[in-house]
Amino acid sequence: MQILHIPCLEDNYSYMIIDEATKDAAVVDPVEPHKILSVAQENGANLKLVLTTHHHWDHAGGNEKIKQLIPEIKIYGGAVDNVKGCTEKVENGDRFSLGADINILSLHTPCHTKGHICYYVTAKEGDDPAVFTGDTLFVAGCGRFFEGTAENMYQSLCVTLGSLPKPTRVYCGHEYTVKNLQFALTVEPDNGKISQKLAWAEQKRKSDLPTIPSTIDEELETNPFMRVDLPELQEKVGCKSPVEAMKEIRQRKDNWRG
Ligand code: GBP
Ligand code: ZN
Repeated sequence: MQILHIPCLEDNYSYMIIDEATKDAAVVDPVEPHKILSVAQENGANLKLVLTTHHHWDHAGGNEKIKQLIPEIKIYGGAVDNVKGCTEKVENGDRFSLGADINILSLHTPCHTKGHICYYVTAKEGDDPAVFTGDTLFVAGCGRFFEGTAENMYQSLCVTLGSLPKPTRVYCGHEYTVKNLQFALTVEPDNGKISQKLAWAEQKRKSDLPTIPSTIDEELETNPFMRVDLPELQEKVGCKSPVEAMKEIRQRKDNWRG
């Protein structure tokens, strides 16, 4: 399984997943369809599927155009998310395949939008799995709670995504890593893994390189929103439960001016 980053707009990422045996490909959130088509052509990939994480225009806004350009393409999106151009509505637990060796599992992760879907992708051989998390899980952060509650985000981040195998690679929808880690340090100033990763991420961005993928393991160590189960983190933000801490940290992030 090959995964290509395709930077779009200001700070969005689209990704192309290629099955090496057949060259069949899926593309996550193809907001700039012409860019996607040239990447497919350069790599000899046959675009078969679009995986839409959620209905926001900077993710789903290219779907209708890509359907015009490739009429036989299948467009996946959350059953309750009103995704433009969607031809295959998915719910939590739905599975489908790509090419010869790739399997895709839909995970319903509501809160940023109510029908948000993350796609968990596994390949036959020894590759580590990958999860495409849209605007639910960012490296060291999470999406704003536009259509859900702290309880929803707790379930989505800490239960659904937090249960994936630790080596799972995390591919998110925006390059927010440096800001997110700076904020994470305000919550946990003594977490050495956060300061280390911040220095690493600043280097990457200086060279205009992506800070993505992360892994579920790294997120459990550095992402404050994924750490709300820890009593010491709850104490740091003056809360007594994981959901209360989720709400408090999100409020702090909404008001934080880095
Ligand atoms: C920054 O920090 O770089 N520009 C600012 C924040 C996702 S995009 C921009 C922002 O708010 N981004 C959104 C978010 O969830 N950020 C997480 C955080 O701030 O911690 N979007 O483009 C956003 O989802 C959108 C599009 C929103 C359509 C609503 C509609 Br309707
Ligand atoms: Zn969004």
